[in-house]
Amino acid sequence: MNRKKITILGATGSIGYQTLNVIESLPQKFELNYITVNKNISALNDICKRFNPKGIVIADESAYKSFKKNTNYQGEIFCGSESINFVAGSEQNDILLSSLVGFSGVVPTYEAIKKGITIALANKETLVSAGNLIMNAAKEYKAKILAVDSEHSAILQCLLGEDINSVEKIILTASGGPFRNTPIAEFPNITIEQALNHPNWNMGNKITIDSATMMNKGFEIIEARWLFDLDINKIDVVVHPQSIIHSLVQFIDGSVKAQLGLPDMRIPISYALNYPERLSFDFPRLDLCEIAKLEFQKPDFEKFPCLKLAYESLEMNNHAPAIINAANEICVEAFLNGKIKFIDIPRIIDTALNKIEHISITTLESIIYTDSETRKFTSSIINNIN
Ligand code: MN3
Repeated sequence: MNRKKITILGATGSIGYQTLNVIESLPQKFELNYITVNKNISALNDICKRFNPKGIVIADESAYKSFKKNTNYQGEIFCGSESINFVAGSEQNDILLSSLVGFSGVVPTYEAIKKGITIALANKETLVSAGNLIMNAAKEYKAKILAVDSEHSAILQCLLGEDINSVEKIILTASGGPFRNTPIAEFPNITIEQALNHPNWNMGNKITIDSATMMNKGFEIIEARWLFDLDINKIDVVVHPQSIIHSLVQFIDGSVKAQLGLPDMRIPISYALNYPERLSFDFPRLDLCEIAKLEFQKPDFEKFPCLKLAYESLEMNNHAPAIINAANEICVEAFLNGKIKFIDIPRIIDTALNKIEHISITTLESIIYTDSETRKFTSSIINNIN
């Protein structure tokens, strides 16, 4: 049997790294085609030794120069974002694992879709910013899109064998992040260290802050809306601190299906890579008696306005989610650099959403334009604060 060729965008990130571990345990099933990294050269050297990919892209130019000078890796070596788009759309790819951070994932993912390549999508910002465009292109070019997000993987598994018209609603679970029990009066004093300390998942900085503001769950609402083509009033969120139930689907007869498992991203990763097959893995097993108790709460929209902004943006038009995505990226970076407070994040995003002009047509160019205008606007607000 031919092995599936995988290209990984963002190979040294948290999801990229865990994906490499999954495919390393299945050498008869997968081979690495291309990988892209930003500038982590020591991790790149390690990947080249372990997998000997056909080619690599290093986004950062000085990292590229120093790698080239010191390596004995024999494959193709490219530099820059144009090269990321090129390897994403490589005709040899069977699967593209799209795990760049933020809006930078949109264009290369779109390139791969246009070639009909199966997308294992870990970059949710692609569907947040360009959901309509991406899903239409996937239909047109017959490219499968499989989410590598535990909630959406859960929904996909619950929907197997079901008619989408018999779905009453889907329920996305949310851990609630580190500030689930923090009183709203203490929110103005939240520090960077507190926000980076997620109770259940060990992830990159951007998504960890998004989890703390619950913008991550807001983005997952938007992601679900496009992936499963659902009306927003059919998408609910429930806070479930243990992160054992990954999401649920409620049907028109009152029956509810849920997918459970330990919070281990290798499970949704391997499910997406092998879909619709399941392969045997020895990941740790869920022990319900050991967990003993599962809890649920209503999400608090007052403490977490980002969640409300996500719903609002979906009610506006196709460019509104792209605005909240871009404003959020700038705000998260500013928060991590100590330029704004935690509670400024939703305030500034709200301002951007209501001040920036919304375009009525949806093309890749119009979305890139909205993204860059929003970045400029948001940065100027932040500079005025300081
Ligand atoms: Mn998730």
